[in-house]
Amino acid sequence: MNTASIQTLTNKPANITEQFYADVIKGLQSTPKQLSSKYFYDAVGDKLFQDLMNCDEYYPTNCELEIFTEQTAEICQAIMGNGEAFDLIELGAGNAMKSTFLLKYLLEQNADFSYLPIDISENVISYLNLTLPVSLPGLQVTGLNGDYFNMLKKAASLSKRRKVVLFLGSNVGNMLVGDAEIFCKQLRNHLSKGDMLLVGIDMKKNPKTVLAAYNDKGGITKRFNLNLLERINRELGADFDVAKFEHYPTYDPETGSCKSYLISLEDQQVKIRGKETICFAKDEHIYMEISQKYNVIQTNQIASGAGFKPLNIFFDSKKWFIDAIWLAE
Ligand code: AVJ
Repeated sequence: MNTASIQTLTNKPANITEQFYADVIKGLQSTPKQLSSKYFYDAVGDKLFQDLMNCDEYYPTNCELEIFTEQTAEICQAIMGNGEAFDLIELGAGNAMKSTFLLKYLLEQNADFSYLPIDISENVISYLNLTLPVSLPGLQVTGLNGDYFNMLKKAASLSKRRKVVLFLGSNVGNMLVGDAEIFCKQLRNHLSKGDMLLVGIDMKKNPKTVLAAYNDKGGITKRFNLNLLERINRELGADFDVAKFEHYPTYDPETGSCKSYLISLEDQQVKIRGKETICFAKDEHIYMEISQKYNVIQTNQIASGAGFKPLNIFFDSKKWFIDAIWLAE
């Protein structure tokens, strides 16, 4: 098989490692230094995020799970609309744990729909393709492995039915507010009038609660951040000594921005692939991640600005998290 046909099958750049390398070098040669949180999720990072979702301080997962288990019928009624057949497309499906509650209910209602999980991880997609038809008999599943917008186009080429897009887990929080606005507009451009978006968004709340979620006592978030340096060591042949970096999470209640940094504990040099040398000054930071928090007014503004009409908002009992349904206009 030649490279071109492999590319069409998986829809990945010819060499994922080279993209990773280029992004890392660019980020570490910038001022201030930065790394992209999308690279957190290798096999070790996936496991650490799983642990994080089970730890006491990390509330978003539990809140959204409560919404999906307590308000399943209401959410499904809203997305079923007038009963017209639809495709349920999930961006970044992961293990599809939360969506399984919806899928199960929709099957029980004999809703006419198919499920198209999209994920950048090949493992995730082959796992879902294999397991979902067994755990949810009768479910039509088509896993799509690739990036969001390419796979949305692919989904549109496979079916002309109404689309309901799921974007859960506050993944939209990993973008700066301006980037989230642009992303929602792009998403709208890949949809048609009458399509829907069900988006999970973390709300502004007591700053101590937010900060604790990104600074858990067990140190999972710290390891989650340091794992990206270790991943660079493993995959790009670098020599980071993670003991010389400290995890520094911040939350600004005014802007709702929760940001994580790694701080260099001494003057040091790191070599990547034996050729690139990166110099760190003592106390210099690497910007790792943003987990933006919103209020309801802001989310409605983003919806309208992107060409959606906010239809419903589902809260958890503490009002810490929302799942909003937006209708494409
Ligand atoms: C998976 C992006 C929603 O930002 O809350 C958890 C990732 N980072 N702890 C988040 C994460 C640190 C998480 N998202």
